[in-house]
Amino acid sequence: MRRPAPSVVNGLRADDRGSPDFAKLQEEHDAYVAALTAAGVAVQILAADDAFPDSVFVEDPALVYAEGAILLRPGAASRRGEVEKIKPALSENFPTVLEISANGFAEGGDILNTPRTVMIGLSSRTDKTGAQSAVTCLKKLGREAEVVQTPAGVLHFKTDCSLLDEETILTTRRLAASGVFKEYKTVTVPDGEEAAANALRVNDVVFLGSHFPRTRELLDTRGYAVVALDTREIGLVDAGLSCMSLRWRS
Ligand code: CIR
Repeated sequence: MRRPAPSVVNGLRADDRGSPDFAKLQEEHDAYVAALTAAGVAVQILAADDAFPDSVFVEDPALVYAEGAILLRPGAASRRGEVEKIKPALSENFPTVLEISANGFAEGGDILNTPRTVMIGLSSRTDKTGAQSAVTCLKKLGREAEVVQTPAGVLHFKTDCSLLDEETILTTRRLAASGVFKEYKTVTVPDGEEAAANALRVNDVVFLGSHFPRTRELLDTRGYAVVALDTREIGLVDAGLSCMSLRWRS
């Protein structure tokens, strides 16, 4: 993880619904760190970097697995410098650090790991060259990947989905409609709660935004151990629960 910098209030967003309150956003981040720790994760937190407003969203410039890390290339020009900034922490933690082609773009928010495959969603941030190059790097790490499509107007593939367990995906209706999850069981978030789809499974618990009561009920009914976390401030800069960490099993 990386601490949020004061400049996060200027983070990228598709629609301006007002800027986040920095103090409240810090509280959300602190709660996220505490929840990951409580879920049994050993947490490493990098220093805030005010030069990059979106640098708290460490999921986007890299991909990590026990076998190695892959440096990506954010499609958002203002985020491209985050890659160099995260590189030292990756070199410290991983025996192998690969890089995608300098001709393409890919952001981690577009990449969903499932037990079957790695799904890479094309989006306004991830292009075909970047996705194909990520597929090649993933092969080197022994992982099969497939390139899929993010729905039009959706920031990242994972804006609209997350893995709930080995075979079940939490998804929006619009993403499920593309047929991309036909090999999986799915739970569809209720209309109006689309942002709840960016949940995060960590060990035995599922982190879910705290302001999605109908999705909460769906997950409770299905027996998931839900941990509710406030995401209203990061939501103002189009972020959700997966984007504030890079996670791997060592
Ligand atoms: C951006 O637009 O890049 C940031 N404001 C939000 C990034 C969210 N990333 C993620 O969900 N992986």
